[in-house]
Amino acid sequence: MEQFNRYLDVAPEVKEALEAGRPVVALESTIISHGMPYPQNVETALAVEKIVRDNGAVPATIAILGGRLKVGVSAEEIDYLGKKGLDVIKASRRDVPVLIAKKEDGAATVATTMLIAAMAGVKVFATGGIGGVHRGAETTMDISADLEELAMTPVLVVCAGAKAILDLGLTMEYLETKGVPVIGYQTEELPAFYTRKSGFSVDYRLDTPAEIAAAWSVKLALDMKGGMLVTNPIPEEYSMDCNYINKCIDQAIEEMKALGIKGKQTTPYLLAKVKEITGGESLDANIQLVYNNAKLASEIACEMCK
Ligand code: PSU
Ligand code: MN
Repeated sequence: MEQFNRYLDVAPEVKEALEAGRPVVALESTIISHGMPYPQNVETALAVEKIVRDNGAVPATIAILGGRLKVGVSAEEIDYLGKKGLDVIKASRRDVPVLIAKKEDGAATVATTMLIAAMAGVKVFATGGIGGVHRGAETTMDISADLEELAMTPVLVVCAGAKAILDLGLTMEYLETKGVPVIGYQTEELPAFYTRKSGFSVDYRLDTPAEIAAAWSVKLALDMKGGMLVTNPIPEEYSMDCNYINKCIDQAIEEMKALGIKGKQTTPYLLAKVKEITGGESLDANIQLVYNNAKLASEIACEMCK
């Protein structure tokens, strides 16, 4: 495959699966280094890979290591990223060329994972939450590069909706402007990560992995730019109380403002702060929703290969 460019290292198992037309699911690495504390981050990343395998697909965790774009990393490399945590550079699209040139490491955000997955020909990706339009973006202009990547790169992203640390209404408007279909899996309502409800509607409800695969296959066949966003509600038994989690998020945002934290530190800070305020409950929910997304993404990837 010519898109296997000279900066890309595709793990043998992933390469074989792609060449044989077997299902592959991309996984990101910022969730490991910046999204969760050690050692839960490493345990979760390894468990997610196992869930993908158990559901019939090959996992491809994506990261930048020593300036190489890795599609599929080893358990040792996952451990390395998890231990290094915030000391790994959180790599969005803009960081990629410099990190390659300097032969440095980078944890791939959703945007960067999509970019690298597309280079390797991986079309389905599971994560926890995507970045979006932040609250107050009308003055800060803090809009995640994840949204721009969804607008231009052909990868289907399965997430648990967007967190209330974002402005969900503005995030949905932005995705509409950019032509990104937002699908609700077995729901009409946009899930809000820790909770199944948000008060906002998705564009379409689809009820089976096969229906999602069919819609995604059409978008690919039409050679339209950009991806598709599948929002998968956290399982009921792990979802958090809406009023409680929103209060915790408001408190975390206040503390963030007081500390003057902004830019790329925003999302990691808020995730860690919300975890602290909830006494770890938000982390448990976060882990469970990632598992749930890995399963659905694998099922969709399998349908794509039929
Ligand atoms: N949301 C989470 N966990 C995460 C992230 C978002 O619940 O780990 C990470 C993802 O890698 C996502 C990134 O792509 O944060 C978005 O950061 P920003 O808002 O700076 O674009
Ligand atoms: Mn940002």
